[in-house]
Amino acid sequence: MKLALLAISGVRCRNEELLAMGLTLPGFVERSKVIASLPSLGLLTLAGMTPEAIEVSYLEIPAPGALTELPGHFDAVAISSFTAQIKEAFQLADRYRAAGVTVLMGGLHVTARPEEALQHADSVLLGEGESLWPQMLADLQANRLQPRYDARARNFDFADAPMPRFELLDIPQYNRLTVQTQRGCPFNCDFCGASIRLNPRFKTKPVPRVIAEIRRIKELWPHPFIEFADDNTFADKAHGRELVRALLPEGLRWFTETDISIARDPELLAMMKDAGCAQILVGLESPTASGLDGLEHKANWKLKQREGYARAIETIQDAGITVNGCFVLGLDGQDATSFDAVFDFVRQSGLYEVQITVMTAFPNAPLYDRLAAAGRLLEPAAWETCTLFDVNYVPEKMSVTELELGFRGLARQIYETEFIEARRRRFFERQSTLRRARVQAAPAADLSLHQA
Ligand code: B12
Repeated sequence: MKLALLAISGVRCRNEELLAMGLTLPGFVERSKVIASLPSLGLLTLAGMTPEAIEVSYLEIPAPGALTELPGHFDAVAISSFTAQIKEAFQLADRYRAAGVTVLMGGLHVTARPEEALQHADSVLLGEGESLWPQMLADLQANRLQPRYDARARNFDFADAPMPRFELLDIPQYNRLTVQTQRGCPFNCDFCGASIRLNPRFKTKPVPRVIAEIRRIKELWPHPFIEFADDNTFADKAHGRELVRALLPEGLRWFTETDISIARDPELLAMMKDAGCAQILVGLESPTASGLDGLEHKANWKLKQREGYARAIETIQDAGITVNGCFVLGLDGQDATSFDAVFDFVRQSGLYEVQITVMTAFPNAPLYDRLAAAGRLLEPAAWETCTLFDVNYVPEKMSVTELELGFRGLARQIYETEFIEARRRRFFERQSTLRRARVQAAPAADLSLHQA
């Protein structure tokens, strides 16, 4: 049997003005270009659990609508889904089905809206793929494929994590590869549409398994840059320490996402730096209390961190790790003054890198149900607007136009070349100052030892 794993690649944005701006603001497109080339770790993982009797190919399709011919001759295709590209994924599914190919679908959007997906796929898998993929394939091979495999109540044990089949990739195409060290997050943010929506349980991957994946990548690409496809790498500090200790001898450079509490552990920060951490991405969401209040559902955790933001950024960056601070615009509670507040905070805090996005109602997040119930969604099924850049709801304290214009204005300011360079200069100058101070302090420390 021939099976193709199909990822719809690339980044998405529908707002034409923003797209046009992306062409003129280097900082705005820089990160998109870096990340746009990431492969689908979900599909590579499933490939790692696929029996050898099945011949597997992995394909990335940047624009399914532009395909004149369907790639390859397959018996079945497995298509992954994020919300923003789901309509393209469904078109692709329809075309394969019309050609007599069995279509399997799974992923975040399919898990949120299985009935929709079943109109385009022969079978869908909900939740973590690992739990039922072997069953789905066995049924496919035995001609007894079920329409729906529901893994949401299961909890896949990362001790059994398969080795993703990185060798299916054309490695030179990528500037970084992903590895997952954990899944889930101790927090439950209103807008979060990531893997806590596949399975709410927090789990970490045994460190030896993570290292085995990294070594496999290194066989294919001796000096890789790794992006951890995690939700919150250092939420579990004990696992984080074990991970970083094991990363140290691997000689990697890596990037990950975690929460601001990492700043409270300077020892771990120093270990991360030594182990090759280049940058961490942290969801700060808003510099003002009005944007943060009520955002995290379990304990209003994000609001409680706000007063420590500036100090925390300084601590992390002083450890030599740059912070990519993420802000969400158009949060409930934020009014038209929020754009200036974000700009001022970025300027004062010296954040090395900044990511701004528009509040987005993914169909699997509490935010979606809340906005739908209040009649605030402009087009409830316009999934193509779930790009993090397009506005598809009525903001609480400003108009749609104010949000769109404010967002574009802020992007222009934040990603202006001189401002980016000034932030970078500030980081490197501070690093030099700290290095000089450390060198000067070293003999004094020696002296005190001798005196003791
Ligand atoms: C890496 C990444 C990317 C890569 C994607 C590479 C790829 N094709 O997978 C790139 C950079 C291309 C990307 C693009 C986008 N991304 Co992105 N990305 C991530 C990130 C950081 C990690 C995803 C990951 O690798 N997870 C690990 C794997 C193992 O999980 P998984 O893919 O979900 O797969 C599992 C299951 O879903 C299931 N499964 C998946 N597919 C299938 C298929 C079948 C047949 C079966 C049976 C099962 C199955 O099994 C897998 C194993 O359990 C997450 C944030 C995060 N922390 O999770 C955001 C995230 C997934 N991205 C997001 C968004 C919004 C986007 C963009 C729309 C941004 C934009 N404006 O362009 C685009 C989407 C465009 C597109 N082409 O789809 C959102 C998606 C929310 C949602 N509900 O849709 C997330 C959650 C981030 C966020 N801020 O909320 N992204």
